[in-house]
Amino acid sequence: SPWSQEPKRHALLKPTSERPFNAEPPIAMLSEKFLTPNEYFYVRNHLPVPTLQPEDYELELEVEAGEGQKKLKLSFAEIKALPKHSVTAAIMCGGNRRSEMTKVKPVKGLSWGAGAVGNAKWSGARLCDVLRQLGVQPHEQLHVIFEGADLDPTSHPYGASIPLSKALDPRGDVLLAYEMNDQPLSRDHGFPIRVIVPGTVGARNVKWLTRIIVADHESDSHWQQNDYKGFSPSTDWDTVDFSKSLAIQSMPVTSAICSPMPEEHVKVDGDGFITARGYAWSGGGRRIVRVDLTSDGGKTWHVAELEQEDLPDGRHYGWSLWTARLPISAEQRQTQSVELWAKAVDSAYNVQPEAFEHIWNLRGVLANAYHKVKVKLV
Ligand code: MTE
Ligand code: MO
Repeated sequence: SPWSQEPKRHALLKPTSERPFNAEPPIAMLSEKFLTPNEYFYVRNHLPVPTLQPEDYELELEVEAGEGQKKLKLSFAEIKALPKHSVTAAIMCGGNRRSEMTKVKPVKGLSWGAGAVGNAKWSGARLCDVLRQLGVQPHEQLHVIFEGADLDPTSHPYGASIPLSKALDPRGDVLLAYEMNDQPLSRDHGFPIRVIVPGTVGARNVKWLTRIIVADHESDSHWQQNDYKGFSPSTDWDTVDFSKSLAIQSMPVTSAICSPMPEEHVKVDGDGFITARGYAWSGGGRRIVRVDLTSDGGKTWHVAELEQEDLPDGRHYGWSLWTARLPISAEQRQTQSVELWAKAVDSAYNVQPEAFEHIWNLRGVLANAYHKVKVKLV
């Protein structure tokens, strides 16, 4: 069976599917540490986990279009011998928070909560260094295709692509990563090499990387062509035309309240406040500049305190953790319930949409409306 080689997983990872393995941690744990521990970093696999040995590992590079040396093979040792670069980047699945969108109307896809995201320090060789070594020149119309060693039942690998401009940009920080939080990658996260595309939807961060192709077209994989794309709320499975929609690359601004969790019993402090914590993140290297919280349905907003790296905008790929103290009214104390809302603002002043109704799409991707959590007061 292709599933006989699956790795052991941490008990904290709650599976949304076992085969392939997909799981997220309890989100309260996400806001506790700026770097998400590897053991409970969410896992999103489409296929069985391949078994690769570093001694036999080979990365094939091909330049199909544009300038540059046509072919190159790199061993694991050769990749490790290249200058080592580190970047803090959050990876987020395009379907993160899908379960909230589903409440508007059912969608097709795994029912993720707000935990299909994690923030890690990734280390490896820079893809731009490797491509330059090949003589690849900047070109607006070209793409870089990645293939994994995981194969579907028809022997097609998992694949995705990004624009060549992102791959060549030194500020794009695209890595051939072999370390996650200073540890070798685990099998679930792409051992021995995966590509890290900071600021870009999880799906393009191809694990168990075996092939890179510079081409005049995007990856023709199912996941690039017929998945991970957004649509109008009125598009249904009878009318959908995947070829007409843009493949998701840079992710929109989002945030989540990690603590308290929905229906949690929360103690109001002596001053009449409760404390909330969570994460916020935006794609494309856009820095989070503010997170607003309300405990009265938007009549008053409270600006959260941010914990984030001090990096220039455009290259701010890690997430921000936030903390806010929120007032509880006499009436809320009496009814012993309150609903908290969070919305984040990024450096382009993009802000989260208020409700899921008008961003609903049949695949349940890009689910970035205000995060709303109802809690009990004690
Ligand atoms: N790469 C390969 N080879 N196979 C996969 O199934 N899943 C992608 C991406 N890279 C995938 C892959 C998706 S959709 C996401 S969200 C991220 O990996 C998840 O990365 P993680 O499991 O390390 O959290
Ligand atoms: Mo994903």
